[in-house]
Amino acid sequence: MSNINVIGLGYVGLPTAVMFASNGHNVRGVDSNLSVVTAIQRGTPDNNEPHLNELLQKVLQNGQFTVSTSASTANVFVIAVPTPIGSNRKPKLDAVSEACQTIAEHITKGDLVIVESTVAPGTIRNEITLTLEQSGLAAGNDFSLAYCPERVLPGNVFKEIVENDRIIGGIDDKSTQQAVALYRSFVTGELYETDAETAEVAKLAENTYRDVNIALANSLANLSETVGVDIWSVLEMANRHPRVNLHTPGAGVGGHCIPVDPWFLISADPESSALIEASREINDGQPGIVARMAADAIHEVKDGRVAILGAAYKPNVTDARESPTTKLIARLIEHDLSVAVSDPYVTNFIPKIVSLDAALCEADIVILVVGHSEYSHLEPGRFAKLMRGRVILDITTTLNRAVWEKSGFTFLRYGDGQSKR
Ligand code: SAJ
Repeated sequence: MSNINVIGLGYVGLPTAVMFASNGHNVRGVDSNLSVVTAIQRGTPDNNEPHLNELLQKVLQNGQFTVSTSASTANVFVIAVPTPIGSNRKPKLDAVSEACQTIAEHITKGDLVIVESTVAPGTIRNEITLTLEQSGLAAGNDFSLAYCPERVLPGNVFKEIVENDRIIGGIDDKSTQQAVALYRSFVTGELYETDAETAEVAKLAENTYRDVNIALANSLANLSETVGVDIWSVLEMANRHPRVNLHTPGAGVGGHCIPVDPWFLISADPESSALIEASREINDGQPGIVARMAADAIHEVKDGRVAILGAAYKPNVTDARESPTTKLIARLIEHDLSVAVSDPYVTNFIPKIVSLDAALCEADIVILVVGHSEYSHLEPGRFAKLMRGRVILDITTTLNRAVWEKSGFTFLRYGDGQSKR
């Protein structure tokens, strides 16, 4: 059993802290944001991750988990703070540095520090080690340090945090072994032992793989529009090949990982990263393509109004960070269209989220951007009653064309090539 401080209580830190606490460790969750701490103490974190609330209640009640804005002495410190990119598209390490400074104030001989936050190659051994050594202790000799990048998929965190294989890269063998022993307390997947640098690049390679493949899917969807074939049939057919796994096209790539992490690799070696950078640009261009489709569809309307369904960065999550919807709104405004946004999950958003009915009111076109499960039950009758126009643009495969066309709507589906037929 270890005394653990988990620093950063976001979508990775909180579930990680709860898992350690559920598996016999004494855990103190630390977050510099008082409202985050208060919400967790009340058992109402701003996170709709399935199973989180019941597991959290249990460890708060049995005393295995406490939450605070300040760190304490411990045997293990886990860093799970955000690592965004700046406007220069270079990694911003402010939160990690702050966490390391806090740890440096509390660390003692024999402790283990684990980093779960995504970092650029070389960050663990160079920058993080230096900040921790402000404690007066020496990395390797006095304390251990390992990189164990998180791999959980929002929406499926509590299955993946247990079952996924993990990469554990220490600054030396002792650090790796100590981290492996700790994660073994709840991880049933394989624990792959390596060095810190390999682990850093492996983590970035995972998310970059996804970004590049989504860019390929988006390129194929745009090409399908041009040549007049249906990308959704193309995907179904091509993915029947045993070695093909084409991803899904969409309005862009959001979240705080996939649109961000490729820049960590690009900034480490721009010359070798031409494909990665081009993929970023393709995915960032998607909102503009969707906005143009919508503007073309209602070009004859004066003072056109758009209702956007979906502000979250992906289906069935409350998180709207880097949401493609934000960029889509900016592009629609460039076409002189006004926009209202509705989302059953998201509360914090600019512009303010409105109810579905309020968004539909007097709209000329609806763009369904995110395939939330609720949207599969949408009724054309409700739309017809409230809207001014009769155009639906589905960027997902949520809605049934026949149902909407039968109700008198012009139905457009991104990538189905119909506009060229
Ligand atoms: N998206 C597509 N097409 C696809 C898949 C996703 O357009 O085929 C879009 C989504 O709509 C969303 C964005 O990409 O806007 C990212 O969604 P996601 O589900 O691919 O990934 P995240 O950001 O929720 O989580 C990823 C995961 N990484 C991988 O799958 C390689 C997760 O395992 C990581 O832990 C997480 O990033 C992270 O924190 O790094």
